[in-house]
Amino acid sequence: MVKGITLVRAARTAADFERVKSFLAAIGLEPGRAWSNDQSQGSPFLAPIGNLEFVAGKLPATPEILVEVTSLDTVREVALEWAAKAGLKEELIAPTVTTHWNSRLFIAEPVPGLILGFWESENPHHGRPLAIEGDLSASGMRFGIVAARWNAVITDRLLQGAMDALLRSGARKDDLKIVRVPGAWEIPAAARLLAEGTKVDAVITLGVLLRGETAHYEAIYNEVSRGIGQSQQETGVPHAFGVLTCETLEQALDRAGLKMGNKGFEAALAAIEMVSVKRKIGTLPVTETAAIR
Ligand code: DLZ
Repeated sequence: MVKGITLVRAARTAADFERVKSFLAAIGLEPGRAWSNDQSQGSPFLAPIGNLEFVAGKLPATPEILVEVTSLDTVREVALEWAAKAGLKEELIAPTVTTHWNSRLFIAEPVPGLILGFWESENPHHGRPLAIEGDLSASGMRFGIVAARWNAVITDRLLQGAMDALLRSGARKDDLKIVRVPGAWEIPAAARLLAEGTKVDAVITLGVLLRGETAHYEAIYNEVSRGIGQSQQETGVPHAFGVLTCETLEQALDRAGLKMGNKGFEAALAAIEMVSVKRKIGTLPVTETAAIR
């Protein structure tokens, strides 16, 4: 059974070896498990898809190694930044050109003799990884955030975490609609109003239910989660669930930025990813959309 294809290249010097590793990591190739023995050392770099392609006739480009990417201009910017930081000439990263096979391509030579071609197809679905996954760029997205005031010492931190994630991922302050509600019980209604009545791309729900201090805890929790889920299903607008259910205030604090990350931040990232997933699914050809259902 065939397991994979490895293209092996020798670095001419130890310095070249380090420079190529730094370049490929900067570009976004995933480092694999490095190895070494008393004669040599190797550093694999992984990509989601690999092909061994034979061509008869005109070659697609000069480099023997072609790396397909989804955002060629960004990759080139990263390559240029890398070259500047490494004190190398900008010319090592050639300008982008249009190819004769419906793609754009630029050539980089991070070390002498290692010529890499980076390219992007004009067809956004070409070479797509098998799974559709969302990106984490929130640029151009609008979000509604519903945060309960009950246990505000926690929910304020969740809100801060969520806004931090959105703004750092490229969302604009003006594209965030923040709604404060009395308690977790009111979250589903406000979430639905936002999803139905405004142009938000996703809703992020934030609250805290403390078992020790909440009479009918189970009943409230069930209704809050059901209501948020129902709003998501019926409106088609992604809703991220950032309602903590904790035994104690201390536990809740840990999940609001102290010891176990900030669940508001995580909920916001989930929202960004789901908006991106929704957009990508929306642009699939109808036959493929049917296939993934
Ligand atoms: C009433 C109540 C209680 C006991 N506990 C909580 C809680 O732990 N977390 C929370 O967000 N809200 C709580 N509330 C308030 C209810 O969610 C709701 O706001 C009020 O019952 C008014 O409808």
